[in-house]
Amino acid sequence: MAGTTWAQIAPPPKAPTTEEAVPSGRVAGQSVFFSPSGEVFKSPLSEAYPTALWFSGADTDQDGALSREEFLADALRFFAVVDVDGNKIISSQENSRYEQELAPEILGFSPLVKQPTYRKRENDKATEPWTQAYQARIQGAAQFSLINEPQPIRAADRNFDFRVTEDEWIKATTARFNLLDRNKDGKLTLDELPKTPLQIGLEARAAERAKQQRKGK
Ligand SMILES: [Ca+2]
Ligand SMILES: [Ca+2]
Ligand SMILES: [Ca+2]
Repeated sequence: MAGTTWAQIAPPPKAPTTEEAVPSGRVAGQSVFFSPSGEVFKSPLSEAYPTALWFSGADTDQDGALSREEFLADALRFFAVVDVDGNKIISSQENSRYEQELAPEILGFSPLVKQPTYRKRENDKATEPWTQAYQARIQGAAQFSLINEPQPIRAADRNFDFRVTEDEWIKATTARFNLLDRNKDGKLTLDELPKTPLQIGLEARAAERAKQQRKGK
């Protein structure tokens, strides 16, 4: 294992060409959602965006809110799915399988996700052209997620040793819960969760199509 890095097993996504503009694994006519732990949920475009699928599965007492305990139990359930050999550590190989088999969308770019454009930094007093700050692309899982984390497994690797222990996973899960609990009441409700970049893109496309239809009448 010495010398193995995340970079070796998972090259960063290339800028999309026309042919590659559809995420690998994406099926036409389906919405894609990555849970805060990085689990993929899909639903037909005709149905509600799949945040609700994940949410209702994690809400084990079905009271319409995710407690810290429910959120953690859901995260640990998925940790066990990725930790194939059950040694409570997600290895490089297990992470690689996650990217290739469980979440191949992570390696592509959705054409429906609106990417940020070059924007001048607000506090920049200098006028040189190189003061133009480039905002990072929305990439990987972040396209389909409530949280801006392109790779949720790697994001949990706090000490950068290319393995994610259960302890690291619990810490990442706690941080994710705190981030999403915007009103700080110790539980997550569907209405306080943000929309994912893909969800925003899908809604914009639907609104545009509705406008075109009205024009056509
Ligand atoms: Ca609940
Ligand atoms: Ca393992
Ligand atoms: Ca809350």
